[in-house]
Amino acid sequence: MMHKHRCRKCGSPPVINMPQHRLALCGDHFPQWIVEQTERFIRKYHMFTRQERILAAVSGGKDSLSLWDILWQLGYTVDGLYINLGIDEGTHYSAESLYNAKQFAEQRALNLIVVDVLEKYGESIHQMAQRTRHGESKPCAVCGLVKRHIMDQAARDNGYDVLVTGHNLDDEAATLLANTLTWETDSMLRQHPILETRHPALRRKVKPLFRFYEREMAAYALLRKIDYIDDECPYAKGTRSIFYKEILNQLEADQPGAKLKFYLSFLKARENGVLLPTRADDDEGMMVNADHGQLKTCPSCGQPTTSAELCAFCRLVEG
Ligand code: Q46
Ligand code: ZN
Ligand code: ZN
Repeated sequence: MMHKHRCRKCGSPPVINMPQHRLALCGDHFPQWIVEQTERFIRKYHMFTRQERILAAVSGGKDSLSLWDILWQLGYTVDGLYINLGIDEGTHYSAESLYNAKQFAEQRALNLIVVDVLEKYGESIHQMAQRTRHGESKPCAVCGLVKRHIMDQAARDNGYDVLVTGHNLDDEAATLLANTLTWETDSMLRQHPILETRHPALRRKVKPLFRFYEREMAAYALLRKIDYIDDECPYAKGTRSIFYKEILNQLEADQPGAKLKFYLSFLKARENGVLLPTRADDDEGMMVNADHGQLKTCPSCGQPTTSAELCAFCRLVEG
C-alpha cells in the first residue's frame, strides 16, 4: 500500500497521516489543507463573515495562536485578546504565555488586547479563588468565570461582532464525554461550535477549529513555526478532562475516526431536538434551542444573569 504513505496532493513523503480522512499530506500541503478546511467550515456552519470584526481569545498555546494565524491568512479582520491570569507561582506560565502572544502579534503586525486580572481587579485568580469555597483545591471554577466575563466584556466594549476560541475536537469530545457520562442535557444544549446569544451584552461565540484533532493543530503550529507555550497551566494537571482525552485517544487508536464521529453525531442529535432542558438557566444561559429561563441584566456590569441582583462575577469581585 505505497500510496498510503504519500502526500495525496504531490506524492512526496507525508508529515502526517489522518486515518479518519484516509488522507496523508506533506509539510507544504498539510498547513494549506488546514487553512482551506477552516474556510470551508466557516462557510458551512455560517460562523462569521469578512464584514464582521472578530476577537480571538489567545492563551499563548498552540490552538489559539494557530487559529489567529489561520484567520489572519484567510483575510479576516481579527484581533487578539490575552487575559493575564497571573498564574506564575512556581512556574512562569502566565509570563511566558503572554510573551508568546505578544511576539506572535508583533511579527504579524496584529492588534493584541491585554487584560491583566491583578491590575484590573486588585487580585490574582489564585487570591480570588482562595476567598471562595469554589477555590479549595483548584482555582479553575473561579478562573473560568473570570475568563468568560472578561472575554464577553472585551468583545462588547471594543465593538467586536464575534468571539472566537481555539477549542479543537479533542477538547470538545472530552467535554461531551463528561456531559454524557452524567447525561447533563443542559450542558449539552450549551455545547455547540456556534453559540448565538440571546442577550444584547453578549456576542456570538464560535470555535472554528472544532473539527481538527489536537495532533493536527500541534503539527500545524510546528510547520508554521509558531512559538507557543508548550506547558499547560499548572492547574490543568490531573484534571478529568485530560483523563477523558486519553480514553478517547484509546478509542481512536482502535477505531480511527471515532472521536470525530462521536462529536458530529452529537451535533446531529442536538439539531434533531433529541436533547431537552431540565432546569432553569444559569448565568451562561445562552442556549440556541432551549429558550427557557428569563435572563436579567446585572446592574453593575450589564452582562446577563438569572439572579435578581448582581451576576456571579460581580458577586465574586465585589464580595
Ligand atoms: S481554568 Fe484552571 Fe485553566 Fe484557569 S486555572 Fe489554569 S487550568 S487556566 S483552561
Ligand atoms: Zn504535498
Ligand atoms: Zn455583573
